[in-house]
Amino acid sequence: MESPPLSNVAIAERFELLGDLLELEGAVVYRVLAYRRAAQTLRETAESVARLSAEGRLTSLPGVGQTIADKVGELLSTGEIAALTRLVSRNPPGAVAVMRLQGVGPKTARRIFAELDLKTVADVREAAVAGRIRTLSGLGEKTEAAILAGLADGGDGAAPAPRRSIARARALGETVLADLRACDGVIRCDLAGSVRRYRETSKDVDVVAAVSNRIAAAEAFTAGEWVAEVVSRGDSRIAASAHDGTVVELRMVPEGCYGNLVQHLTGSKAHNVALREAAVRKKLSVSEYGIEHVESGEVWSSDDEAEVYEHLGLPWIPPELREGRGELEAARKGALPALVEVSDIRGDLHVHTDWSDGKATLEKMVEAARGRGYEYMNVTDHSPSVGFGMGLDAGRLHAQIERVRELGATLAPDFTLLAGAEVDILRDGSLDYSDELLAQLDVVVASVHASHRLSAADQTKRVCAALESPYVDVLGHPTGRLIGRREPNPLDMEAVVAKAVETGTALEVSSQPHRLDLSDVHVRLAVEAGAMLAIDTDAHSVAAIDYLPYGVMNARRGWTGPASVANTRSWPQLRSLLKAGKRPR
Ligand code: DGT
Ligand code: ZN
Repeated sequence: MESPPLSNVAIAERFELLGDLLELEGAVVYRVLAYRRAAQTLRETAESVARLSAEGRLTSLPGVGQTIADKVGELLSTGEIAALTRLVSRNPPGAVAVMRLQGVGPKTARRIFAELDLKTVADVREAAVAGRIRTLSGLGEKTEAAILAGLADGGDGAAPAPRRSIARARALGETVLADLRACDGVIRCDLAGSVRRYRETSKDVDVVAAVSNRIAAAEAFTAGEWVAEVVSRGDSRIAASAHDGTVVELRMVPEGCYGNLVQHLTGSKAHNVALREAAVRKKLSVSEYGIEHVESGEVWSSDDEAEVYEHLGLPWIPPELREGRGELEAARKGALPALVEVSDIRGDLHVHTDWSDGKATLEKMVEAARGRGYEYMNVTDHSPSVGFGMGLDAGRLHAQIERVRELGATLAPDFTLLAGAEVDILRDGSLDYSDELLAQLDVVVASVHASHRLSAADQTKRVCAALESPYVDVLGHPTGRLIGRREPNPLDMEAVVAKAVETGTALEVSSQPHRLDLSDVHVRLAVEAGAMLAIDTDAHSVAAIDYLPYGVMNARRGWTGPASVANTRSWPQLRSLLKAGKRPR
């Protein structure tokens, strides 16, 4: 029998290794980066890379040119990449693992192996324990400690499994649900776990199904085009990995206890533990199959999750709140917040066009916003200091304002097109446009795009100075974090929130799945302090206009009601709320 084609993850690993070995050998940076970028694309592609390669469609992927496509083809047909094989054979087997350790890097790893004449990771560990690494010039106890720490937990320096962004996890989950819904043996199915709770990242995708025919349901699940490999298979649970390596776990039950299963598998663990402890006091034992009355032994179950909560004396709790952060106490007191809904959002205050780094024209972005049913859209291209010559200088901004007014006039009164900007907050807290220019804009978003690593005190001072400006209406992606890639800027968030309240500046909740900034926890802090939020898409393309639900769900996770969100208002109401409406004209 022919062996199954290599998974996307396995292919990506080869390219990751290629990049790492080239870096270890001191190759030029752009080659290293090209392989890394390709590796990331190949890993995250939802379709099978093997199939794309067979169909000659690989070069349609971003970052995959002919050279990479040829190497993928070579790997799939011969089982290896000759260039990689050569690199592997002339480097010590442990070098890449050591280089990947936090605080080590390629140059140090190369020196350790060469100068101490080592071969394996075990050799390096031994050398570190014996204190021999600090004998190399320029390397000290710090490097030794980094190596020992890195090798301590995994043993081989392997990175922990990455978590998927909510966007990728949900897209995969929806694909799986579509396959299941097409199956006669499936009565109902839903997403559960962190994906249902809209946690910002997920370890895996949990899916639950009420089934009349387990075998047919399992068949429909494993036959999905998204499946790279079936990982485990039991009577009522089955797990498969997708082409990008994400594991999807399906649990199946008869319809009668579907509500109990959904409740249990939605979690979070903290929520369930608290729920169960409260139930025990009522002599009830909660599990995924039902609620047992401990004394009578009677088991109650339901197909409806809301009835499960009702049976425990509680109102249904939205999944976004189920993090063990006081939601059960609130539910008991009848004090659950009425949360903002996607349909409450009436316009987008942060949208880019191809005047700066957006991919689509102003006209296309307007069309997309109108297509979503928005009442208004604020055009916010970058200011010059964002770099790469992408930002609008004063002259270009004037020209854009003119174009926005002209186009806006043809859309009024059904749709209000607003002239805005995303102005950079410079290192000292001043803004990248003059007050005179800012005064001509309808809504101004101000953001930090550089100098992320200032001290917390300086960063806080910088941001607060921008909030003081009478022209700044919204603080864009307040912490600057990129999930999994860049930590939030050190900021005294309580001080920033207090300043936002004092100055009447809205804090953005970016719907970009890799930002979700403010985070859920910071959203809650802001809302409780009485701050106003702006849930924006920061769209750089037509497709990104549809990111809005991620921002809204993230805000819901921070217990946000519609009144706390500026853009749940009509433009006239919003205008009088913002600083722009209070500026002297
Ligand atoms: P993840 O996968 O790390 O993104 O987060 P979850 O919440 O999806 O966690 P997962 O996949 O380990 O488990 C799915 C749900 O199953 C979880 O949200 C609640 C439930 N669960 C898992 N383990 C436990 C447990 O030890 N106790 C309780 N009460 N529930 C659990
Ligand atoms: Zn999960």
